[in-house]
Amino acid sequence: MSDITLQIWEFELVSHILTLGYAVMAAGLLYFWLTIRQNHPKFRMSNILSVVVSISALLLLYAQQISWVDAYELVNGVYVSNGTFSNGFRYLNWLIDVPNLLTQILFVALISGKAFRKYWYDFTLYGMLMIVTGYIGQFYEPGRTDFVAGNELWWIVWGVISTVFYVFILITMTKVIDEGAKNIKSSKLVGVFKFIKPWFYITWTIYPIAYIMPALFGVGIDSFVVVSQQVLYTIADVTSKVVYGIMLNTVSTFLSTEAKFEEAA
Ligand code: RET
Repeated sequence: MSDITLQIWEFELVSHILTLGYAVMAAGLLYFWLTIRQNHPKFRMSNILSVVVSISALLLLYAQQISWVDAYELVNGVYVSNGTFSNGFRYLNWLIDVPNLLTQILFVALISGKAFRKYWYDFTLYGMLMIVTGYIGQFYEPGRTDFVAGNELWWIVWGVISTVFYVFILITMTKVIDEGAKNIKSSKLVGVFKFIKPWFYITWTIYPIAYIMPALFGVGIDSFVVVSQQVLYTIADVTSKVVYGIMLNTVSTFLSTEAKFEEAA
């Protein structure tokens, strides 16, 4: 993305929000780690996966922040880009986080045995394919330094293919939450568990919205697209990883208490 100039406030907003992002991941990491023993052993893998997700996002957002600062230079009161900032690293981070986020709910939903393996396989397969196809697509994003006419077609085609896998994920997640709600229906917190469904739909859909920002706001990438993409990705990261993890942890801790599980001494 070359030829982009940002106002000082735009540059700072992104810098601040990326910093907020990795600070939240650090806080989440500690929270998921320190609360693990409040859970019955059968739920602990959900915490462990939240810890893995937080640490990988912490490192990624830290790297994004450094790369953001390196990519811009203050010239005559505006920030000028040297074209080296991209979102490619994020996609590779999602390769780790997406399968983990999808798998962790299976533990809290009390899904086990053959059904667990089937859901795990579907989640991992659809998750990986959604990300890899989206990753290919972002190389054709309008506004990149190496953009050539016609690339927008490939950007759309790969985006649509990725969306097909995303729809499969949504369908599978809906089944998992409905099944989980039945399994824990006697718990007082079943309402919180059910609320994960709309929460998941909304927070995960922020990612494809960020992907199509260049199409929503003009053909080329302008400063609004660059800034809003980073803001959207950070909101999505915090809500789909940390807030989602807190919801799952709250439910599993409550289920553990309801089952009279006492923290191991
Ligand atoms: C892409 C490409 C365009 C089409 C769609 C996409 C969906 C991305 C999603 C990403 C979720 C990421 C998460 C990361 C957590 O670490 C790849 C942007 C549908 C849903 C939850």
